[in-house]
Parts: sequence; structure tokens; C-alpha cells
Amino acid sequence: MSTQSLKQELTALILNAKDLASLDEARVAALGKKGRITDLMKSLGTMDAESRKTFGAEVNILKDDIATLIAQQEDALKRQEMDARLSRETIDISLPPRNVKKGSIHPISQTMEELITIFADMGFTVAEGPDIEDDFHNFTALNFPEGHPAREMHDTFYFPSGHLLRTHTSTVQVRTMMTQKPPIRIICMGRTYRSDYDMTHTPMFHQMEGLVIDDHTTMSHLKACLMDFVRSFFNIADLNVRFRPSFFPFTEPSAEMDIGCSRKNGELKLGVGDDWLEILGCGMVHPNVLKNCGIDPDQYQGFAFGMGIERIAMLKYGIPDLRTFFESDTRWLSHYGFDPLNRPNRAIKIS
Ligand code: 2NM
Repeated sequence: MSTQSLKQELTALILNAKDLASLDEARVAALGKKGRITDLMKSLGTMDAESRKTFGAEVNILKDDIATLIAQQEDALKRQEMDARLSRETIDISLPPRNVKKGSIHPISQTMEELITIFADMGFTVAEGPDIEDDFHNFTALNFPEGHPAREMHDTFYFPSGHLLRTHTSTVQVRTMMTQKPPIRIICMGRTYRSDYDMTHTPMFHQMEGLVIDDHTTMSHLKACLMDFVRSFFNIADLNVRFRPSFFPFTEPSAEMDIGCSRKNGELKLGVGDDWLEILGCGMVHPNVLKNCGIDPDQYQGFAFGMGIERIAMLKYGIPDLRTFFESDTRWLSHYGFDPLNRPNRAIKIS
């Protein structure tokens, strides 16, 4: 038999093997001790030198070709078998709907996520700093004069070391100004502490503050930014705002922003009526503050603003009592909390 026709025969045998066991049978039939190619190898011994040389070369090529083909077929069969196993051995990871109690997102966390979403859209990044601060970052850098009442033990929580619990998040703005070069566009938010406890004050509360510093920053930028913010946050596209003069040690001029509302029959409604509701404080960063933080007030100006997160959350979500925020009452949480699987409201886009 010619090597050519033997190759055809063995090739058919190999390609017809539909599993690893029959492929192994084909391998034994071709290359085993009593296999067809092995027989040919043995027959070389009976040939004369010349035929042995030419036929030997042919048989060697045949042997290599068949070995390669067997290896390829083995790979193909193994892959087939793996594919079959993968489709056979699936696991159903879905669970049927169950009536179990889910945790919920605290309104403060939800509101913070919303604030980040809105200000990130306006190009702000989030800055962070420590809750335990020193006099410089909390007061001195912010232009609080020596005997200012806020510095009193009476209002501020001091540690024996002289450190204190920050009374506002402006400490983060100070740290940012001291370590970054303008343009600066940050918000910061977190816990703040004041020695105060009554219907509308808790010793720990949350603040959000923002800071923009660039070389042509004006009060109009402040007004436009904050108007866009409240309209987006409260989801009221035509929400009216007004700015009233105010005073903070760290801004000059300083202002408070009100939003339009109505108070009929003791019910507060935002965005309608001709009454006003104070919502936040703001102003142009005082030149002394810029100087204290290593920024040249002749080259740069900036605006800043701050607000209480509990307050704006109460207004947006109709939560009547500040102190309930901190009671960890699970009934309150399941009423006012948010589904952890929902993303924060993407507030309407104002342009
Ligand atoms: C407010 C009101 C007005 C404020 C100022 C600064 C800083 F660090 F840039 F000077 N940060 N935040 C600021 C200004 C905060 O909260 C009612």
C-alpha cells in the first residue's frame, strides 16, 4: 500500500473519531506497537539500502503528519467537550423575589450624593480634610479676629491639646488653597461640630461648602453658579432667588441667598408665592484669607459658599424634625431612607 493511500485512510479514521476514546483507538491503529505506520517502519529492515532511504523518508513524513493530525483532533475534541460542559453545568444565580427587609440609604448620604452629582457637572471636584483640626485652619487662616465669640470654649469643642473639632468645613478649603494652585474649583462636605443643642441645633451636623478661585472670578459667577445649583437641587427650573447682604469674617462682600416660597396655612411650598426662605451663605473670599493661604489677592479672586446639609435635606424631602436624623430609628429610616439600588436623582439640567 502506498503511503499516500494509507495517509488518506488514517486521516479519515482520525477525523471520524468523535470522542477521545475513539481517537485513542485511531492512534493505536496508526502508531501503536502493531499499528499500520509501525508495520511500515518494521518493513524497512527487509529493503535494500536505496529503497530504504527513499521509502524511509516518506514513512517519516507520514508519521509526523499523522501525529500532528492526532494532536489537532485531540485539541478540537477537548474544546468541544469543554463547550458542552460549560453549557451543561450552568448555575442559576438569580433568586426568586423574597419578602425580606432591605437596608436603606440615610437621607444625609443621599443628599451628599446629589450634591456631588450636581457640582461634578459644573466641574467641581470633592476635597476632604480631618474632623480634628487646629486653631490656624479653623479660625486664624479664615480671618477670625483674636477675641471672636466662635473661638470660645462655650461654642467650640476643644481637646486638652488645644486641637478642636472643626466648626465648619472651611478648614478643607484652607488646606486646599495652601496646597493647590488656582484655578481651584472644589466642594467639601462632612461632619462639623458646635456646642449647641436645641430644636434646630445638634452638636454634630453636616455642612457642604464650595470654593472657586481663578483670575477673573466675580460676584456674577457666584450668583449664576448658586442659582443653577438650587434650581437643579430642588428640581424647580424657574425657582426664584435673591441675595441679601450679610457678614462672615472670611468673605467680603458676604451675602445670604434666599429662594422663593409660599407659607400658606402653615404649609411651606418652594418655587411658588412671594415669600423667601434662607438657604445658604456665600461671598467673595476675603483678601486676608487668600493671603493667609499663600494666594496673591492682587492676582486671584474667588467665591465661596456654605450650607447645612440637614437643612436642605429637610426642605427637599419634607423631614420636619432635625433631631430625628441622629436617632437611628429604623422606622424613620425605612420611611425617609432611599433604595440602595437607585442612583441619586439626576436633577434636571439647567442651562
Ligand atoms: C459660608 C458662607 C460664606 C466659606 C469661605 C471659605 C473660604 F475658606 F474660602 F474662605 N469657605 N467657605 C464660606 C463663605 C462659607 O458658609 C455659610
